[in-house]
Amino acid sequence: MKFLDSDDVIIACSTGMTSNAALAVIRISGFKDLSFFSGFFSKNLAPIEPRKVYYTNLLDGETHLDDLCLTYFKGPHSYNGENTLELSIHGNLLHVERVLNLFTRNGLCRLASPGEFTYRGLRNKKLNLSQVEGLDLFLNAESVFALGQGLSLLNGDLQENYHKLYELFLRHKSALELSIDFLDDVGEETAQGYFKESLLGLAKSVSALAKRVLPQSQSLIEPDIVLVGLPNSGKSSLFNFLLSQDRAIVSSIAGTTRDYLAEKIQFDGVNYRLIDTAGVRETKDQIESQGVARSLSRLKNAFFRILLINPFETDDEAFAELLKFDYDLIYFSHSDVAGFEEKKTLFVDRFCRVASGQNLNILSLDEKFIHNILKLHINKKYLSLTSGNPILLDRHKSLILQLETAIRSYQDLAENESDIAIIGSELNTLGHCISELIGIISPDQVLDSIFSNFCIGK
Ligand SMILES: Nc1nc2c(ncn2[C@@H]2O[C@H](COP(=O)(O)OP(=O)(O)O)[C@@H](O)[C@H]2O)c(=O)[nH]1
Ligand SMILES: [Mg+2]
Repeated sequence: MKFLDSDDVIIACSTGMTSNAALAVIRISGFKDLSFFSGFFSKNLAPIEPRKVYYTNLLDGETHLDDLCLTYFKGPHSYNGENTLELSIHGNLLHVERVLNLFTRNGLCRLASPGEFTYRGLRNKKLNLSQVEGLDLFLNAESVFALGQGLSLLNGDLQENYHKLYELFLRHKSALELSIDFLDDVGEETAQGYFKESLLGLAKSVSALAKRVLPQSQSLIEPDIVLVGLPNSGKSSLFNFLLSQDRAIVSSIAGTTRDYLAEKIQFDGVNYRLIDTAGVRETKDQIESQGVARSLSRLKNAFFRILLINPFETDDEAFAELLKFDYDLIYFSHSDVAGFEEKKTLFVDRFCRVASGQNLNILSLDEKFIHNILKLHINKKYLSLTSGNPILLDRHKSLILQLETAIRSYQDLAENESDIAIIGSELNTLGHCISELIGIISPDQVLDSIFSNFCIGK
């Protein structure tokens, strides 16, 4: 990360730069004192008090640019521990650009990189790594659940668990040291008892965390509902119906949807992405085959998969590919067409796994169908997966799983190994894992991947 060691004064618009708005908040961070701003405001900033709002004019030489409110946060009592000035200016984008330019054009400040304000907070120990991750989750959340988990990370909830874990680790480590250095003082039985009891406490705490690790949690952060099927199975028709618009082209010429289309559907506090995929079939068209490949990759990470089957049109080889995935719902379309039951029976004879599929006439669906599919199936699944408060962040999940494996092999070792030096070295591996979880150790690539998600101005 290129800004890791930078002490430059940085500036950014923290309210986003995508459309005109009533207000925009600009933050400037890392200046030595308020004399830095002399000449920029009609008010003399030297005597102003921190954390109070002041009304003043913004000036470019003699030119009056805006009327604004500003607040000074004096380090270390600021969001990131540095001196920070926050300006609430008018939110016309042209004007925002002009104000950023005013402060950057003479090299006084430079534009902040994404996440740079927050990174300085981490560097100044105002936030720990989990809090930074929580903030990232909160700002990019697609569901009320992810918002809640982001906020609780920001408030230090998981961090508290991790610290407890670390304390249990230290307790066990001291039990091991007791068996090495003070065996004669405390006696073998007491030392053994303490060793076993402290290890059990540590293992219990790890397994409680491991219970909150679900393999599907990535799909809870960005929940995709994917419509899958061979060409002409009715995917685009269902997609349009669920969205009640003609976004996807519906036609009976196979391969009309050559790539995937995605639209948001919001339901019960979750922003789902409904995806209409390209039909999976043998194709010589290069763009179409890329579309098919991209459809399959969406399918792998999907939260909810709906398989559509048109029993009148089959391609057993391509269909067998689709059956490599599990499906939440299976429908047989074209149930209104003469000869449907016969064709369906032939299909189910060849692929008994889809026997539970329900019949559907996609051309005559009603509002009740939409409600059922969203409420009784999709939303129910979301609620059931989130009910155990699963941990969403990949870094935490993989460290907890590593820790779970490490503690199991440590328990085996402690049971069967008599050489305490070997046990001690295995215990250090556990300690390393826990330290990474807490963020005491944070390799550069971890920081890179966390901060690459941040928006400019945060
Ligand atoms: N009769 C009937 N026609 C359908 C049904 N579902 C889709 N169709 C028609 O089948 C053709 C292919 O549908 P489309 O949604 O484009 O399929 P896709 O290739 O899977 O996206 C279109 O002409 C649709 O109008 C259905 O349940 N009954
Ligand atoms: Mg289509």
